[in-house]
Order: sequence, then C-alpha cells, then structure tokens
Amino acid sequence: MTVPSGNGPSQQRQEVPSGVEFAHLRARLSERWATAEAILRLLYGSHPDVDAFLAATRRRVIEAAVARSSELRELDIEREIAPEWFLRPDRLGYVAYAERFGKNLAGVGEHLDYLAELRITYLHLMSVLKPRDGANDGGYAVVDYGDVDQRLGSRGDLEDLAAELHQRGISLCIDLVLNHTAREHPWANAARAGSVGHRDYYLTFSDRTLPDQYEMSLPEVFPTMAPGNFTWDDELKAWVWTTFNTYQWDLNYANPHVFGEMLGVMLDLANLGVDVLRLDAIAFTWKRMGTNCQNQPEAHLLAQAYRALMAIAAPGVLLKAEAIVPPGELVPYLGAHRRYRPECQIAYHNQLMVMLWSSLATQDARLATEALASLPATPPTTSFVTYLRCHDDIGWAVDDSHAGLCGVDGGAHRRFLAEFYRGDTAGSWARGAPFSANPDNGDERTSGSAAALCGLTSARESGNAAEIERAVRRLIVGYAIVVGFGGIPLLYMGDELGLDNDTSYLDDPDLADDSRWMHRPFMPWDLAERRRVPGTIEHRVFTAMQRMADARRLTRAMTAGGDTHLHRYADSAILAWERAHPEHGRFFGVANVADRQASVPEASLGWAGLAQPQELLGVSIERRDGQLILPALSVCWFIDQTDTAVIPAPMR
Ligand code: OTU
Repeated sequence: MTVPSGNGPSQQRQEVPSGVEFAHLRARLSERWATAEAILRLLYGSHPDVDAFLAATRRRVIEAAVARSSELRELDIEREIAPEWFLRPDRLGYVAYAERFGKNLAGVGEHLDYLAELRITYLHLMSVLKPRDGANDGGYAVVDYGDVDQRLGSRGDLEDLAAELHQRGISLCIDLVLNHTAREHPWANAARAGSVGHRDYYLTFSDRTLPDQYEMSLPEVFPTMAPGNFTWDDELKAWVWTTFNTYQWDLNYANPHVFGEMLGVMLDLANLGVDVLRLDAIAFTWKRMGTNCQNQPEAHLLAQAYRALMAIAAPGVLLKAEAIVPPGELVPYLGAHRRYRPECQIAYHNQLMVMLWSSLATQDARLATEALASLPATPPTTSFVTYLRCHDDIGWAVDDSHAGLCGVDGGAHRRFLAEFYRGDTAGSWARGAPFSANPDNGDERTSGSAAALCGLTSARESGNAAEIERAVRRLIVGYAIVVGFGGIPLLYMGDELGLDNDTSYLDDPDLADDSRWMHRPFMPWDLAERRRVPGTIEHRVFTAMQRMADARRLTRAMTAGGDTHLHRYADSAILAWERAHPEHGRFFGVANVADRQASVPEASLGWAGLAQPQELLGVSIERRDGQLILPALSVCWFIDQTDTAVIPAPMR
C-alpha cells in the first residue's frame, strides 16, 4: 500500500462521495491534508511503514467525515463560518462528574433546567467512558474508549444527551485520557497475552537499567499513592511506564499505531456529538531521556497533528489542553510557538487559579500581578479556560522569579500556601487537606472545596456572621475574577451553592488514600432548593453567579481570547486587568482581595481606555481625593457605556 501521491480534485473524487453535500469535506481535504501529513512525517517519518500509516490515517479521517451525521456536519459549517463561536461572552462552563451530578446520563438530562438557571453553555462531564473496575482514579483509567460506563448508560444515551444539549445551545466536553489506558484495557491484555505488537503500545522494560536512568530526571506525580514512574508487571515480566497510578499504563506515542488508535477514538466521540475533547495529561505524551518527560516538542506535534486531522473530519470540535505546567510552557499548547501553529483551541489557566488562592490567603495581589503579567501572549483565536476550583488538587505553582520580584522567597511561599490551606497557619480560615505531600522535596499540594478554602466551612462551624460574610465574599471575589478575566470561565459543581468538603470518601477503600475526593461531592439536590430562599448562603452565592453570567453574556467586551493586560497600582490589595478587544471594546476589572477598603486612582479608568465607564456588578464605589475606594473583598467590572451590550444570537 502506498500513500495517495496526489491531493488533487480527481483523486478526491474517488475517495469522497461526489455531490455538493461533501463539497466542504473535499475543500478541507485539499486545504488541510498537506499540513497534517507534514506533521505526521515529522513524528513518524523514520518509521518503516510511514506511507501505509499515512494512507490509513487519511482513509480513517475521510470515513469518519462521511459517516458524520448531517446535524453535526451543519454544526461544523456554522462554526467554520463563525470560528470565534466558542469565544463569545455567553460561553460559560459547568464541570461535574456525570454520576455525582445526575446519577446517569439520562439523569444529567433531567437537570438541564438547573444549568439553564446558571446560564451554562458548556458542560464538561467527567468519568463518562468505561473505566476499570475498582480503583480507577475517578475514571481516568479507561478500559473501553468506545463505550460508556454502564452505570451511566449507553453510547446511545451519550448521543441523545449531546443532541439535547445542542438543542439548548450547550456544548459537551468529555475527557479523552490519551496519555495512558487502564492496565485492563484490551491492548494491555493483549500485550500480557504475548502480542508483540500490543506490547509496543506501551513503554516496557525487562530490567531496571533504563527506568533507573529515566528516574534520575523524572518528577513523581503521585508520590504518596503511587511512588515512582514504573511498575513491575508479573504477567508481562517487565517494568511498565506508569506516570500516575500503577494501573494507569502510559501509551507509547512513538508508535504510529497508538496515534492512529487514539485518532479513531477522537473521531468516534466527535461523531457521537462531543464538542470539546479534554486532552488529559497531554504534557506527558512524549518521553525523552534526561528530561522530565513533559512538554516535549513531540507532545506539541501530536496535538498539532490531531488538530489538523480533526479540522478535516469534524472542524466544529475543539481540543482542550489539560497541561498543568509552568506558565511559560503552557501557551505553546495554544499554538504559540515562534510562529503560530494551530494546536489546542483552549487550555486550562492553572496559573490564574493558583494566584487567586495566593492572593486571597495573603490579602495581597502583587505576586498575582507579576505572575500574570509575565505570561507570554496567547494567539487571538484561542482562549484559556479560567477556573477557581476543579476536581484536582492545587499544586502551588509559584515561580521563584515572580516571588523574587515581590521580595518573597518562592519556596517559603509555597510552603506557606500548603500550610495555610490545610488550616495550620495562625489566622487561617481554610479547611483543606494535603494531597501528595512529598517529604523528599517538601512539595505539598492541596485538596478542598472552594467554600472550604474560602473559610465558609470554618465560619459555619463558628456561626460568626462576620466570618460567614467574609468567606462568601472571598468565594464571589474568586469567581468574579475568573468570570471576568478573559477566558472561558468554568464553574465547578457545588461552588454555586458554596458546598463544603465531603468526607464520605474516607469510607470507601478505593478512594480513601486520595484526598481529592473531598472536593468531589454528590450533588445535594435537596440543599440546592435553598438557592430559591433569600437569606440563605446558597441563594446569595447562586444569585451572584447568575448576575455575573448575565452581565458577561450581554457584554461583547468580555469576549474571550487574546490577551489580558495587568495594571500595577500602589495599593497591594488591588488586582487590575484590562481587556482591549479590537472590535468589541474595552473591559477593565478591578479586584480588592483584602478584608479592608482599597483604592485605585480615578484616572485608572481612563488609562484603561474607558471614556464613559459603567460598572456591571453593582459595587458601591466611593470617590474620594481622586481615588476610587473599593469595599473590602469586592470586584468591579467596568466597560464603556458607549459599547453596546449586544451579542449575536446564541450559538449551539
Ligand atoms: C489529570 O491530572 C486529571 O485531571 C486527574 O484527575 C488524573 O488523576 C490525572 O490526569 C491522570 O489521568 O495529568 O497534566 O495536579 O493536575 O495529575 C496534569 C495534578 C495532569 C493534576 C495532574 C493532572
């Protein structure tokens, strides 16, 4: 078999059905295949079967494109015509474990009115595909990418849910765990049964020679739950590369078959109606001796190749990079290389999350300002997703040089944050817990719900009204920054109600050693009713979220993507950021992260380019001696009155 030599119209006519129905596909192939092929040759050019691999890849993409439903193909076209569809200010995400939110997929479908109350237009459901039995890292150890966890329903249920979400203007995101499979995945089973081909899907070593060499430069992701990066497998008689838990086997992406298999999975999920594929642990997909085996150039090429191929078969689908890496390493996942190379359209803004918690603990936003100001520029057609909490721990990614700019020692500050958020520092209001504390390097990460980390749990215990007020304000401040910062904001399930930690995981032996379960609650639907009762915390937080969502969705200047510029002011409690969208106008956010009044010069509004400033969140601002005085723990969103609050009709 050889790769088709030409890419011209006559060749495509043989491969793609004729007629206007497939005109877009033919155009995409001739426009985009060459890019995909060039990237794949960079990755696999030295492989003896590269031509056959390329031919098979091309066929796979065409077949999937032809099999795509007419509804989804229409969506593709809409999105190609409006490529900024996902950047519109009405995009607001909600993140939940499918089971913990709705029991099963049909159950999730029954709670869409709840999501509508929150103005949600993007739903990230976790742990949807079939995981291994027993411990499975919250679904991040998959045995069948082609099937849904049977407790949740069937593939048909997933397809139905996606269609219903589209009807309501909601995009569906699910995880694609592409760095590793479960130890019980059929590929791993085949490898253990002696299939040499399948053994090459993974990274296996007959003795410790190479693993020991790799370990010299490898960090440990789960040092307490799964120390080391290799696991001996008795049946395979080999050490297997396992970055995460012992039952999560890293895939060997140097093998083109692995690339092809995962492409098949992506195309299949896209054709079921999934809009966003969250590329789990993308940073780890390529290994290189002597490095930390993260963010290797080939990991970026992999993402670029997938992007180019999806752009042929399912261009309406987005790739989201889950790369929890140092800020400078992050923007390349959005395609920001020396020259822009389309990669993932969206990526997690981990640094913002870390800096928000740092600012709230110290009541000082200077470190956040320095850290966020130093982020490299992002390509304008891409966006961060911003968040205050997620299902994972918080790793205290404080860069020593940023800390140094503020006269702070990086290591001491990281230790302080871990201690503060586990509640062991004098004056701490937090009720978090350590995750993966590593005595070897002093690294400690943190678990806990947003409310617990904001002090709501401890305030409820004490019953002190002033403490409750401060805790609620911290939670709302955190979200007002996240929602206004310029990416696509994600609301983590339960935060809209200020849910405390859930310690029930301690009774489950499969979960008990992983403190992240404390902030992965079951949705308490009874309690959620209190969102309707004025005077309750639930009502207060829920309505605050609604107000932010409404203000944002009607404000074109809050379109996502492009850059956010930090402003520096004398008052250490101020975090101020400007968004200047070329078409949609200016936005200026000012947060006071301290429990005292804080001020910025009145002139700052003009410096941010606002001629007739209008504040959107209803904060009562005093003007005194040329200063704007912000109340304790508050956030203002300013736009120009002249910028009309009009957005196009919501898109699916
Ligand atoms: C991701 O985590 C998932 O979000 C976790 O829930 C999984 O346990 C893990 O992958 C393995 O599938 O890989 O790129 O701070 O952010 O483990 C980073 C640690 C990851 C997590 C990290 C993350």
